[in-house]
Amino acid sequence: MTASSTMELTLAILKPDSVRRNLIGQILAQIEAAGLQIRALKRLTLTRRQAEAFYDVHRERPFFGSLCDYMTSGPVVVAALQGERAIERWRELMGATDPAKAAEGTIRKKFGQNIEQNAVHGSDATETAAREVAFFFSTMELAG
Ligand code: 3AN
Repeated sequence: MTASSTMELTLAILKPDSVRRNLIGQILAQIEAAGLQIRALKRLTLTRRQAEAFYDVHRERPFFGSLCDYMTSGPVVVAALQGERAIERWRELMGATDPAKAAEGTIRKKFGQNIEQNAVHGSDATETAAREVAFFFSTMELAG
């Protein structure tokens, strides 16, 4: 095994409630302070079709419609994060899905408002990270 074999890319989304409340800088600063590198970054507004495709695994869940309404309610910032074990480290830094249950110091504890408007998204596994990074970023955008 080589030293770089655990280097990973993962996707972060700063959700509409974060962008609306001017938290982009604070959240990105916390990501960088944790030692994760911002490999690619952009702000955009998801279309309904894009939100539904991104959250396709949740299509049958009762909160799917509301989640897609929320995710299209304003601009988001998407970032590809790179680092050793980046997927797990970004999940730890985000905290639990429900901000009320998130650990002290996590982004969702600090900035999340409720289980839906929970400030940030992070890929949960290797396969989803690859899919989600490719959903937003081209090879050229990741090459810098
Ligand atoms: P996570 O984002 O922690 O991986 P998931 O993948 O289970 O959580 O859920 C995706 C998104 O759906 C969450 N970030 C949250 O915005 C929303 N969500 C999850 N569970 C609920 C719920 N019970 N009620 C409303 N929204 C939810």
